[in-house]
Amino acid sequence: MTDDVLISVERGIGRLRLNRPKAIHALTTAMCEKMSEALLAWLDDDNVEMVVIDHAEGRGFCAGGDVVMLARSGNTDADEAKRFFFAEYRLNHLLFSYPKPTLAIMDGITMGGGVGISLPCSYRVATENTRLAMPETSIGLFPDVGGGWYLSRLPGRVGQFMVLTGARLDGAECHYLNLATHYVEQSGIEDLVERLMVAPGRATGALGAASAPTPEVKIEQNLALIARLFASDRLEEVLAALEQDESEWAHTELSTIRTKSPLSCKVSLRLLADGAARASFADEMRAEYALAGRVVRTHDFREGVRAVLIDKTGDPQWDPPTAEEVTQEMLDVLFAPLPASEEWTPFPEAETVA
Ligand code: QUE
Repeated sequence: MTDDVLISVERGIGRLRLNRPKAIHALTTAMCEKMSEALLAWLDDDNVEMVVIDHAEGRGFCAGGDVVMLARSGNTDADEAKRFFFAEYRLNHLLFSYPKPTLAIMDGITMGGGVGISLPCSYRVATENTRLAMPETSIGLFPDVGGGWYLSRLPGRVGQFMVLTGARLDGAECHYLNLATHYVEQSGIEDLVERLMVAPGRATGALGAASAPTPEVKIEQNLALIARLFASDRLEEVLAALEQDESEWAHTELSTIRTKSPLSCKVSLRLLADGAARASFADEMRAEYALAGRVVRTHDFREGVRAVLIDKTGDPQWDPPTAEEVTQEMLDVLFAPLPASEEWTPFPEAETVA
């Protein structure tokens, strides 16, 4: 069996290379644990000045997580799903608080779990192939891996727009929104990594030299509309605003949102509203862990994974089927904190930092 993460130290760089090409490098529990183990070992390894995360062979950086496993587990006791989220969020938090420079190369599809290991990195490189999205409302899940933290801190209402529509941002858009710190053409990536290995202490210089001017930032022309039409934290109000708008853009986005799970959409809006006010990233991950263990057991998650990823019939039957029928009580049950003995905890080594 081949290794699903390639781990090495080469000339001052600790490298984590995702290597599960058949699943577009979607994360498994074992992959998360292996990456965390290496990162923890590198904390006091003077041979490691910097960490670089990318993917090995095949297309795409990381499509997310092993959602088919999550759905299967959610059908029973959800124990395996909880173990995955626990490990994945520990990795996300370890990267967020990591004291050495970290760099993610988001070349190609970067969704869900892939976003979770990119955004906490100090340097985030987008290319012309980057397609970054938080598409979880399509499958009855919610934008986890710190989504409530990062997306609620984007300008205007771009985060709310992203989670409701599942919009895919290209590399230029990621750079414009500071989701990526640099834009480098894919043809320059190999040379960039080589330069980093020659002088890991001069990462900023190497990144500057490798950077290319970004093409047109398409989302820029829609920012005013996004800020206005996605202004409300209430799903019904966003839908009404889109309905009443004359633009073709609004009608296209409205029909997209109508394909998503109404329950997931409401969970996502509430997560972003809560996330904007949280004191620490650890608090965010604690709340998301409690939420994730419950959402994987919902009808919508099972149905979404079936319709979109297993049977690929593309006809999920959501329950409740409309925004109005998703009640505050349903949300309160999903958002309740866990008893202390079941709560998510960060790695002790990372606890003091964030
Ligand atoms: C929404 C999602 C995911 C998705 C598709 C969606 C997601 C995810 C995957 C995915 C894709 C390919 C794989 C895989 C997982 O697809 O989170 O293992 O091989 O992980 O519409 O949220």
